[in-house]
Amino acid sequence: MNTKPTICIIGTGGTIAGAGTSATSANYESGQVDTSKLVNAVSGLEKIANVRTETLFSTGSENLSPKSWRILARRIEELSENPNINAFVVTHGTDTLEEASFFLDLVCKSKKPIVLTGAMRSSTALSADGPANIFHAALTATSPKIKNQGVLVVMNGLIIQGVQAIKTDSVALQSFSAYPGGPIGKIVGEEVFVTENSRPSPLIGRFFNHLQHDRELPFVDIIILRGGCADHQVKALGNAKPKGLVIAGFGAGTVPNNLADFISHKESNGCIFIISSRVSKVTVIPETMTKINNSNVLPAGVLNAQKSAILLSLGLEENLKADDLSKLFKIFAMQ
Ligand code: DAS
Repeated sequence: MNTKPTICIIGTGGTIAGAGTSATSANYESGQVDTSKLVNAVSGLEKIANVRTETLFSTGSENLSPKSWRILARRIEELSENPNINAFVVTHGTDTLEEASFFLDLVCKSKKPIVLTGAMRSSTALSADGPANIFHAALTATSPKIKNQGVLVVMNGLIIQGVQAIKTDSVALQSFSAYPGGPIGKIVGEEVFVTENSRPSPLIGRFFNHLQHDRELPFVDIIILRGGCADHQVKALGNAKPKGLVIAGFGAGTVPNNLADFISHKESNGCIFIISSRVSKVTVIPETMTKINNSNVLPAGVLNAQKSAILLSLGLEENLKADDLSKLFKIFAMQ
């Protein structure tokens, strides 16, 4: 009798499915290799699971967006209804993996494990890391030790909650970190080790309703500050009328006076401002950020600008007001 679990591996492109003409050059094109072919290169996979594959997108993740991730989330939810599928592995480009994993965590309700992975070297590179990452992701997705953790990211032998996954290196194999906190586990050989660190997000599936319609998420812009925010930049902001704006400010959430003055006069147009930071490990709380006299200005807690934009878009879609949005961001500050 076949007692192995069945996993569905969904490909979305990225370096992991990339191919180049040379095994040693840094040149390659993302999303060239079909998921079934990627999976065939993973020796040992057949020992741990029956595998089904499908390819949803074949591009670099720089071309994916919340619209693409909604298609992916819907597909996972749909396949999740199939009692013969036990878990999901999603192969994804690493450039927007931190947004994809956060988004899926917020919109997916499936109780079946969902594990995202990628690679830093293309499938045709010397010592490609994709096959090991797929094997580790499959081990994690089928491990009895992994229960109700929400969406996970497995890269380079580490298991990271999707909410906490951040890309902190452009090229190294060790490109992902868990913040705040740390990895919830690791893989050694064929063993999954889970630490006590795991505190799944209380917002798993909170925005499931987003999957029920086809409206585009409200677009939330991000501005990243540099030393010397010019007046003409601030004026340009005045001409745009966003519903929400994330500011990747300095350090623990400081912004220059010209920008703070501008924001403090913007209460009446209803725009919600999230103050995050341009540092990689963000902490912005009311005590640390520049004081701005506008109740629509909220600290990002520990969310970087790109994760803040995802949460703010989903919140604005539900017409949440500043008070409720503030509660959502605080949840992550306290994680
Ligand atoms: N090509 C980029 C992407 O698809 C990089 C990668 O996957 O590592 O995100």
